[in-house]
Amino acid sequence: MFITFEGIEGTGKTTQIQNIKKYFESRGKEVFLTMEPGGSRVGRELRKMLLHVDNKDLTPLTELFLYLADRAQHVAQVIRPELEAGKVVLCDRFADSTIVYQGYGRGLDTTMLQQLNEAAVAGLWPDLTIILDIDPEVGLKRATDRNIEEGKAMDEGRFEAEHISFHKRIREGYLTWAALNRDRIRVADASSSPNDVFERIKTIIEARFFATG
Ligand code: Z5A
Repeated sequence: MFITFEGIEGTGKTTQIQNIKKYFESRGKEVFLTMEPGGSRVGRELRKMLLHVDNKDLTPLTELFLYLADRAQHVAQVIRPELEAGKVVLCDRFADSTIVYQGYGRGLDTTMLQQLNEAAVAGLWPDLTIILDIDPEVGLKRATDRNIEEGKAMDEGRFEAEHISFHKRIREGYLTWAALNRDRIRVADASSSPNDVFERIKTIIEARFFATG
């Protein structure tokens, strides 16, 4: 099982992935947690370049190729071997982030992005993708407060520094993309308490993987 989590910043992906890991473990599954960018050794170097506030001058195409490089390495070196070892792989962001951020956000052509994603994932698409949906002002506040608290405002703040209109485009982009990919993508409201959000995600996972009849 390969499940990816998507959404604007501060929706609670990291928080919920931890809850979902415990949920699968309680069902006797071995779980591997990973993320993009930065799920491989090389990817961690790319992550520093991609998220540091000093790199505001990255062009949209440069940014795109760095994310694709991160993904190609991540799939080949980490995700595919972990799935082959029989684990449930939970990934914080994946190919849909490229469609939404570089496509709906930066204005690159989504058909081209989908073709490049195909090359990077080499046939390995998630079984299920869950988008956590929230008002961008709420998500951004959560993410900014968390980065300041953890001292990561410079190292990981490049996207928080974007104008609110960018984050609104991202949210709309996710909802549009989800409607175009109903077979794989589900949307969960992430505006209530962590427990409520977890229950929503659990319901989606159970309907997708454990429904009987
Ligand atoms: N990006 C891209 O452009 N193209 C690509 O192809 C890929 C990525 C793969 C990676 O950022 C950036 O790269 C991302 C898109 C771009 N940037 N943006 N925007 P990242 O990995 O550093 O950050 P993130 O993925 O956006 O996640 P995040 O900011 O770490 O947020 P999160 O994981 O969704 O949320 P969280 O850490 O679980 O929660 C944030 C805070 O809110 C934290 O203090 C929690 O305790 C709190 N929280 C969580 N849930 C709740 C609820 N329900 N209520 C109240 N408070 C809550």
